[in-house]
Parts: sequence; structure tokens; C-alpha cells
Amino acid sequence: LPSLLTEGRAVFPDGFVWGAATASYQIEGAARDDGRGPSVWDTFSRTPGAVAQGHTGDVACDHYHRYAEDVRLMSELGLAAYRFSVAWPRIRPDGSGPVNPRGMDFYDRLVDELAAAGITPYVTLYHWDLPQALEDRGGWTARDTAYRFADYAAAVHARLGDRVRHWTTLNEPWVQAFLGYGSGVHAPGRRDAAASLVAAHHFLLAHGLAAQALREAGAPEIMLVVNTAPVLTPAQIADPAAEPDEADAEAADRVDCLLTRQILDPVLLGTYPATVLEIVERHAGLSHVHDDDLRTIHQPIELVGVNYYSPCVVRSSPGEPANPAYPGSEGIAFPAVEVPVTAMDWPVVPEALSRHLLRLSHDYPGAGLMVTENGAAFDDVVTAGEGAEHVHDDDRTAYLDSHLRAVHAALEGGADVRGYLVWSLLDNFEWAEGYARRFGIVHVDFATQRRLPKDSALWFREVAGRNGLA
Ligand code: GBH
Repeated sequence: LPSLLTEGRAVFPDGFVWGAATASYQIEGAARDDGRGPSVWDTFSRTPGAVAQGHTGDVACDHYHRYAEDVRLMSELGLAAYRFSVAWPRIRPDGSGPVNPRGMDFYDRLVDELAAAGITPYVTLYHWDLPQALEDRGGWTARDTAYRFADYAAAVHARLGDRVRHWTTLNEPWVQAFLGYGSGVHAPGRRDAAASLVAAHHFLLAHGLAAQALREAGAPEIMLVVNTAPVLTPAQIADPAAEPDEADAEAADRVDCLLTRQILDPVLLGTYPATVLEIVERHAGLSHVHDDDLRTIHQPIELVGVNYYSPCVVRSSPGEPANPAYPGSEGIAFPAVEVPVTAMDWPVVPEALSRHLLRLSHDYPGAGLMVTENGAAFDDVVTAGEGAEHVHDDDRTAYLDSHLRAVHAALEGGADVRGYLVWSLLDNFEWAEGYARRFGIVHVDFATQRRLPKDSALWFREVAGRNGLA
């Protein structure tokens, strides 16, 4: 991979948070333990053809039973912070109704274990595992789901709020709305442009209602985590300084409205971009947007979590049908570009992260930023040698190094970035790709559940330990 940014030393600010992230359905397994109800991902992963090789999260990393070992591992890797998500179907198996205390007990034990290890918990309340019972009542196309989410958020805070300070409402509402209800590559697998746009609004409403509930309960830090990324043209990928032609620039602006501004403008500015309103009205009408909704959505929050993997690349292409993940993107193509890619085929463009963090700081002044996910899947090989096994994942280390340099460059440019969490602690259930794509800095042998830190994990421990790159 090309090293396009700084070389040499890069020292991060004092107090910069170093850690790793996971999500409940991707690691916990124990799908039927202690009264957990089914989620949309249990249903979707059983739908023929939905997930590669028919994989499910039934066992995953068996983290539900191995959490103590995993916390020990985090501690050995010198992680100061751990971002995980709570599974709504463990807490409220039917989505609403009484709290299931045994489900809550698991997170209680996990939080205590983290505290004993001196690791700061960052709790995400929703990382895509909607209780199936709520999907059966319309899922995120139903306004009621947003209210159920706020109730659930309050219930989790009531149990963990004495020990958890860092609260995230939703992980990547855009992905859930548009890959779940638009393109159908994620649960619940619906393909309906109107439904995806309505779902997006209800996610934002859910965020606002939950942020209100958390604030009233005394939560000191509230974050929304988004999969925002810069939308670039092929010319800009080839040369970051290039000026795109007018039609391509218009295409990029439209997609940026859908991907980033559709989510962050309402939350941080209290408005929808006109382009988004026009697209929503054309596909779904606007009756689902009630008078006070934008006021509810526009709650003060402390942080925006940025999950970054790669830029989104578009160009103008008259006659092109809309990409189902981007309703309103008629006439826009999403081309592959000639740069190195990861095992997901996602282009590796670290400067895009610097550029984007600076842009967010500029467009949404006052919002602190945190890189809540960054990482890469590569085809790891376990080799025996020196009496022990190793995973020599230099490609992953190079990816992390170049992206940390990108974060550092953004800090130098004035962006307010508070921390960096690697995706992911463990190889895990990579959604539609099943277990075939490995994002962990720790290798998991799914047959034995043995954990083996990869070279990238040992490298990351050093970086975190010295608060920077040597
Ligand atoms: C995150 O989502 C998730 O939060 C996490 O659970 C997941 O395991 C991790 O990333 C890795 O996938 O269609 O080729 O242009 C990532 C969201 C949205 C990032 C789609 C890449 C488009 C790639 N992704 N995006 S492409």
C-alpha cells in the first residue's frame, strides 16, 4: 500500500482514546441463551442466499460465554477503551414489554469486568439487531419503533448508567435504512425505496428520543455513530487536488446529501437538505415527517462517531438507473477505481479520511469527533514458526498506520478528534459476508474458538502505549 501521508513520528494529543470495537450479533453467539428473543439478523441469516455460505451468528465468537477471556485479551493489548453494543433482543425479547433481567445481567458482568481491567466502556444501544417482533409490526418503517427504542435505551441506562459514561444511540442509521430496507443486502432484506427513506427518518427520530431519555437520566456523553465518507469523483481519486467536471461534481453533491447530510444535518443543524426533502417527497411523500420531529431529532450531543473504511466514488452517467441504496441517484454511476483494495474490494484511500474529518469539523462546528471504527479485511494466513503460531498481517498494519496518519493530519489541521477505535477486536460475523471476511486484530479459529493476536494487534499495542506512531 502506498504511504501517502506523513512518515516518521506522529504524536497524538494527551488523553487521546485508543481502543477497539465490536457489535453484539457479530461476536456474542448464544443466540438462544437466557431468554434472548430473535432479531432480524437471526431471521435474515436463515433466509437462503442472504448470507455467504449460509453462516449465522448463532455461535459467532462465543463472546457471551468467553467475555472474561476477551477482556483479559483487551487488557494484554493495552486497550484503554472498548466499544460494544447491547443486543435489544436480550433486554426486551419482544421489543417492548418487560425487561429480561438475565439478558441485562450479561452486560452488567461485562461492564464490571471492564472496570476491573481499567478499560472504559463505550456502549452502543443499537448495532442492527432489531427484535424480530418489532420487524413483524413494520420495523423501522413504523413510527412506533422509535418510541420503543427510547424506552429500551432508558432501561439499559437504568441498569448500567452508574458505571457507563459514554453512550451511543445508533450505529450507522444510513446502513440500516438503505441496505436493510433499500438494497436488501442487510436484514430485514427489504427492497423498497419509499420504505428505506421512511425508515431513515424514523431512525433519526429514535436517536432524538433516546438522546432525550438518556440526557434526562443523567448520561454525560451522548454520541451518534455514522458511516459518513467523502464522496469523490474518479478524477479526485487519481489526484486529490483535481477539480472534478461540473456534472461529476453535481453527482457527488447529490450522493453526499443522501449519505452524510441526510443524517447529520437534521441531528446537528435541525434541518433536512432541500435535495433530500425533494427525493423523500417524490418517493414517499412527507406525511411521516411530523411537525415537531426536527426539533426532537436536533438534540444537543457531545460527539459524532465516524466509522470510516473507504471513500464513496461516483460520476455522472446519464441514463443510469438509481442505485437501490441511494434513492434519487438516477444518472449516477458508482464505478470501481484503480487503487489498491482490501479483501472487501473497498478502495484504500487514507487521505480521504483526513479530508473528511476536516470537512465535518468545518460543516458541523461544535461537534466533537471520534473515529469509532476503522480497519480492513485481508486474507490472513496463520503460520507456524519459532515454536508458536503467527498471523503476519502487514497489509492490515499498513492500512491502520496510514489511516492513523490521516487522523493525525486532520488533528494538525484543527479537527477535534478525541480517539480512535479499531474495527475490530476479533474476527467475527461480517454480516452478508459471514465469517469469510476477517477484520480482527485478533485471529479467531472458529472451530476451536482460540484467539491469537495478529501482528497488527502487537503493533497497535505499541502505538497506543506511546500515544503515537514512531
Ligand atoms: C461497519 O459498516 C459496521 O458498523 C460493522 O458492523 C462492520 O462489520 C464493518 O463496518 C465492516 O464492514 O459498496 O463497496 O462501495 C460498514 C459500512 C457501508 C462500509 C457500505 C462500506 C460501501 C462499500 N459500509 N460501504 S461499497
